[in-house]
Amino acid sequence: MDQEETVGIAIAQPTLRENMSHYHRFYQPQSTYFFTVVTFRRQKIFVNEDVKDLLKEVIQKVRVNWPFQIEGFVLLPEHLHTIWSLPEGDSNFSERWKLIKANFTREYLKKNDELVRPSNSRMRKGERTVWQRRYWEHLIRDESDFNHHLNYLHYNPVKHGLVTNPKDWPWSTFQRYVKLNWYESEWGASEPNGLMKTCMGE
Ligand code: NI
Repeated sequence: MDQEETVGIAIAQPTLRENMSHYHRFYQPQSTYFFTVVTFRRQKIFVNEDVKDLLKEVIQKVRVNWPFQIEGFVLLPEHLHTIWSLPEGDSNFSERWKLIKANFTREYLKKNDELVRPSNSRMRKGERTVWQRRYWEHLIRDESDFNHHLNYLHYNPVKHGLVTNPKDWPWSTFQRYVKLNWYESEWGASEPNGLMKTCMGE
């Protein structure tokens, strides 16, 4: 089965086909990255379902022209963590993020303009902003580094005190990996060893 077809379809819903039982290698040398992206002034904008859906739609649209696989994803109220694999020879994640952020901002502000207060310098320029300008980016070094980041990402809703068990946070790829038998469904009910020792931008 084609990996592009099955792995990258949904960012939050476990939509893997029933017959997909074999074990994929998600880590691809030199093209798999971990990202942390935070909202401007940590505003909790990802609480309404329609805003979460909007982000999902924007990401899917960008992927049409700028393909990448989403190996892991978790959406929290004011930030997200995700792991992408870019096509071979293509390391231009910054253009992808630029498009995702700009497209999301434009659509989001159509409905939520009054909720977003720009910084002083940006206000002078008449800019509105939804995202922190900088984001955390890390090239995954090897399989072990991949596993570490994937675990960090899936444990994140517990880390941030939103749920007590990763399986209870629907806006993540956790269930996708449970279906692949990568995790037991109860994984992360207690803190996995050594998970919090590295900085991952949030
Ligand atoms: Ni986090």
